[in-house]
Parts: sequence; structure tokens; C-alpha cells
Amino acid sequence: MSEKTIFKKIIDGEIPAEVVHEDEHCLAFHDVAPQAPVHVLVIPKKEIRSWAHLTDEDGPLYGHMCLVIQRLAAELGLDGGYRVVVNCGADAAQSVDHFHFHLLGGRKFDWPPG
Ligand code: DGP
Repeated sequence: MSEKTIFKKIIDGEIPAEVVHEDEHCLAFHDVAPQAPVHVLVIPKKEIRSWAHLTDEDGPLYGHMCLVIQRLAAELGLDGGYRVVVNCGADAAQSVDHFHFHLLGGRKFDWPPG
């Protein structure tokens, strides 16, 4: 069996995280290395390696996570806008092999991203 990712360890309560939302399907917590005043990660409890590993059956879970992000952005006061990012694979600098959204806000962002 492959080793647990750091995010699976957070889901299982083996390492701490600053949790801002939890339900039966997903967990949201502050990123340990924030790239903006607000930087929250939203992860499925189901172990999905990356965006490239999503399947048809994950559609409702994906939609649910999108709405959790929408609610969190409002709760966290990101009234001026925010950015939602998914890094998929090595070229996009995905560093944790457990699918996750980054919710970033509280400052202005450039486009195109680096
Ligand atoms: P990515 O590069 O897209 O795979 O993003 C992974 C993010 O996970 C990165 O922004 C840093 C964050 N991260 C890594 N380890 C931990 C941890 O142990 N706790 C928390 N809260 N965040 C972590």
C-alpha cells in the first residue's frame, strides 16, 4: 500500500491543521505556506490523486466543493474577489498528490499567473 499523503494524515487527524470547514465529503484548512492574506485549501475526504484522476462519479463531490468554496469566500470576507486554483501534475507544481483547490484572496492577483 502506498504511503499516506500529508493531506490524508490531516483528514485522519494524525497531524493538525487550522480547519475552517468540515463536512462528510470535504475538509478546508489554512495553507501552511500562505501566498495571500487568505489561502485556504479545500480537499475531498475521498483519496483522489489529482484533477486528472477525477471521474464521472466525482461530479457531485466536485460540485459540492465548488459551493463550499463560494460560501467560504463570503465567510472569509473576500468581497473584492478571489482566485481558485488547481495545480495538476508536475508542470503545474502540484506538490501534494491529493486533489485540492486553493482559495486565495485578500490581495490583487496578476494575470497571466507565473
Ligand atoms: P500544491 O503545490 O498545489 O500541491 O499545493 C500544496 C499546498 O499544500 C502548498 O500550498 C502547501 C500546502 N501544505 C503542504 N503541507 C501542508 C501541511 O502539512 N499543512 C498545511 N496546512 N498545508 C500544507
